[in-house]
Amino acid sequence: MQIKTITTKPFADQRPGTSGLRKKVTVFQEPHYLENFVQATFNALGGVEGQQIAVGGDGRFHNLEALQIIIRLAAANGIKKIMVGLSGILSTPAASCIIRKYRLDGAFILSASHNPGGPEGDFGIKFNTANGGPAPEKITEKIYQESLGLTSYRTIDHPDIELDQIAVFTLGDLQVEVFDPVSDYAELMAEIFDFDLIGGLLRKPDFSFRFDAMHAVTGPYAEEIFVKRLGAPADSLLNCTPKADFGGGHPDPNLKYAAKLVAVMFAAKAPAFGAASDGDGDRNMILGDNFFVNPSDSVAIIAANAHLIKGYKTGLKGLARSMPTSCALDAVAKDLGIDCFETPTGWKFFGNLLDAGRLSICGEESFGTSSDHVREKDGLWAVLCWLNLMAAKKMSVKDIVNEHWQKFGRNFYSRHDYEEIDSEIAHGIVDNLRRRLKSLQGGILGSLKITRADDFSYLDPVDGALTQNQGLRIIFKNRSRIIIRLSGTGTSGATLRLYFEKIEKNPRKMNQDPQTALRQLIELAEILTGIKKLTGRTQPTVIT
Ligand code: VG1
Ligand code: CO
Repeated sequence: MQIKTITTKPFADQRPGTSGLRKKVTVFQEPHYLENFVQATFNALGGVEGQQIAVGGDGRFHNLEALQIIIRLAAANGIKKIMVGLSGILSTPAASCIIRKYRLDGAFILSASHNPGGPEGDFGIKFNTANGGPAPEKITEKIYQESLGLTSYRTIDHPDIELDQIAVFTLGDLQVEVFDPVSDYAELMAEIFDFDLIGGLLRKPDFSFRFDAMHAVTGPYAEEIFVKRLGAPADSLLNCTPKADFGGGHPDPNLKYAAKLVAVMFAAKAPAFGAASDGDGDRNMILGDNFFVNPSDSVAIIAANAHLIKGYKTGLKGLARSMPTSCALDAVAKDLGIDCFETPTGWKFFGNLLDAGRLSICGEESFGTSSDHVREKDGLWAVLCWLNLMAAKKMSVKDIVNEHWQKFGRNFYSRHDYEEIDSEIAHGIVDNLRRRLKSLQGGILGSLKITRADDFSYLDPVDGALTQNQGLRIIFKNRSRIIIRLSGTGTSGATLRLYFEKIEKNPRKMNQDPQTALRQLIELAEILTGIKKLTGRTQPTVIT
């Protein structure tokens, strides 16, 4: 096997964002583009000779081509073993599970998550390290620095490997193992959850639920877990065949892009439970009969009831949420007498706390929830948590949520996204507000007193790493919050995210529509930022 050194020129735009490198498919199709990034990763790791890694993706367009490129670079860089998901499929949480179970050195996950796919859509690649989690900032930054100075990469001449059958191949010193990407993950779920309890619920003739895989990666996982192992009727599952273009959809499990499921769940005779997951299987949306569970509430409710789940019976070590996520989780931590950490947006910031054993359950407002069973957010895990709670408490989704609000109060919460706006305008809006933060501190806005106005920074309590400029926060005396930050996962223009939170303790006011309850904060945000005026948009692209 002859190793070839290919001369290349650095690309200036390979800095990973919130979750890996995401670009248009056409960018990844440029000669050397993916090769450069993979070689830069290997270099940043100080060489990968003798290492074992996994690779797979969400099945989107360009997945298979990219896999073959990575296999060839792995062979040329001295990797000993590469585990490749059958047909190129591997969900993000399953990748994390595999790394941990087989003590691999890392994995490449090929996905642009919830971004649309197809030839005109997005592609992405992220690297996870030996703990199973997304590479921390110090590594992603090193990859970027390596990419800027890269002049060559190493590969081999070899025909494509057959990925549609479980098999083992050898390429020189490299062993390529095509493996079943579902079974290890399904085993892990069976360890955490009482499948008899959940199966009992799913098989009840008067219970019905829908899970929408959105033509993305969770289809095969859902079939194995819900139908084969838990005995649910096959028609409970929707869109379970992964497709390169996600069936033309936008694999983002929210109220806008999962519209078909939402229509079923908000119909007159709706199923008792509905859920959806995203492109790479790490997000989840939870719905009840005519009821939407806000993701910030979801993680808080799972944590508050975790003693009812087999894997968490012995108690929780600590909780954590990303900064923009509502403080509903903090109230649960206080009640349980455990820590609640506040981290920057992105799963990589939970890794150290999880590894240090200081954290059991964590979540983000962006439909991400998980625990210390892996080092990624995990869509199907969250779905199983909810089914477990419904079975154990013998209550509907709506009643479980209402019970929680009665005990802890309701944190009214909403996120407004303005997608694909002019990058200069978006940065101008944020920069302008950032400059005024000091003068806002201690002042009055509308009728509300501002107790804190800052740009969030995070000092990792485990390794002392400082991460700055993670979102502008306006916090009021009544603990309401307005947060604004720029997305780090988009591929065209800029996406501005505004987050609103208001705590309501009066039970009679808890059933308002969140947009109504948050109206004052929404209006104040416009006064503060002038987004509508400056972008010409009359409303957000997505409201959650
Ligand atoms: C978004 C979410 C963030 C999430 C990230 C990756 O990032 O806000 O909470 O961790 O996506 O999720 P941003 O920078 O666009 O706000 V996924 O499912 O794309 O891996
Ligand atoms: Co995702």
